[in-house]
Amino acid sequence: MNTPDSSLSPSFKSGFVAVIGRPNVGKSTLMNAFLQQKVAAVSPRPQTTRRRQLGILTLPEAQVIFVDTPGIHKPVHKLGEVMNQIALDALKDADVVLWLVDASARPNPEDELAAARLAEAGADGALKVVLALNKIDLVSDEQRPVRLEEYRSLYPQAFVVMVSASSGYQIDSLLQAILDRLPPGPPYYDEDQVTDLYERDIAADLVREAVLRHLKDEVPHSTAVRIEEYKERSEDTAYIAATLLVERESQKPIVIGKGGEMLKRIGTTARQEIEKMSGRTVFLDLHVKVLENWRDNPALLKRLGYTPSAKPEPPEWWGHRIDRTLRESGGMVGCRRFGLHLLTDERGCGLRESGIW
Ligand SMILES: Nc1nc2c(ncn2[C@@H]2O[C@H](COP(=O)(O)OP(=O)(O)OP(=O)(O)O)[C@@H](O)[C@H]2O)c(=O)[nH]1
Ligand SMILES: [Mg+2]
Repeated sequence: MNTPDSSLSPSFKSGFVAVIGRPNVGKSTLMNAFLQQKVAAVSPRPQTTRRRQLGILTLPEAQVIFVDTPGIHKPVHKLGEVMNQIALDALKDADVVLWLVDASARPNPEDELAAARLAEAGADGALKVVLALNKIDLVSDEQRPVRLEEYRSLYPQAFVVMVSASSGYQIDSLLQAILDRLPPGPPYYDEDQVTDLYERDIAADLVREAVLRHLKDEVPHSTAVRIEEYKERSEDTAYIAATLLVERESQKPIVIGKGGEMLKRIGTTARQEIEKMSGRTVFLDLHVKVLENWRDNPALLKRLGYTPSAKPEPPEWWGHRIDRTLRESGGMVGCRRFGLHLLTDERGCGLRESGIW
């Protein structure tokens, strides 16, 4: 494993930072901001993140492993229950909790729910909580102290920082507050690794992000994305086939649009984002299928990878982490041009998921 030169020093720090809070407060935006690259999907609609995703930041003096989680909310489907459980599991395993709130609005019942979960997890007094008042760019100077007190009163033990994840305002102070609370320890991951997801998993989320951007109301929340094929055609190009799974027959024409216009729009947005993430020119082939009521079907949720436990290890033949040895020996290179080292398929992202479905 490649570790920072200083990682053997007793002062090196490392640990897991659970990024939690209600939906849409900017958790994924903040994680991307810390990493200075986009590994997590972001959208103006709640419940964009549906699973746990790591964002690994390796500094000369520490390795900070951010755990982006789904927003804590009142669930109406089994999917929502699973999402909440993922967030709570991350909370339990955290060295530091980064509780994010939207300072542009008053606390709502979902913030109170998140605070209640924090109180349960921190009942023994050992939980280190940093409260970040995000979207502070939208709050006037007069309103800031009011919001500060409103949110602080929900969990008075927390250390508070006001930030803007989208502009980067006070991100450094927030990182310092986290570093101050991390325990000493060696790095858990290779210094080049930025996330635990495979490139194809991130691509699936970016397709869903495009669906959230272009469609309204219930349809984007009823959509799951399954990557059927992720084939690297050369070092610089990839072919991706994906299926948008909706819950009802009536949702299909909405996703496809008049003369296929909506699906085309979704495809263009998703392709551009995947190209930025992977550093390749991408040909994206999208299809739409009905998977009846998948959000309330535990077996289908499992097949789609929405499980409360940590992300299951993929089958052995399916892929592996890129490490420097492999890269130096001329093996698979994820996104070297951008300094992005993601997870890709051993044989070039080109394997079908036959046998899984
Ligand atoms: N004005 C402003 N908008 C922000 C800021 N941070 C995030 N946003 C916006 O807030 C929206 C939600 O951001 P996400 O990062 O998807 O929020 P999230 O907490 O991960 O949401 P879920 O995954 O649904 O739980 C997006 O439209 C972001 O662009 C900020 O500091 N200021
Ligand atoms: Mg998110």
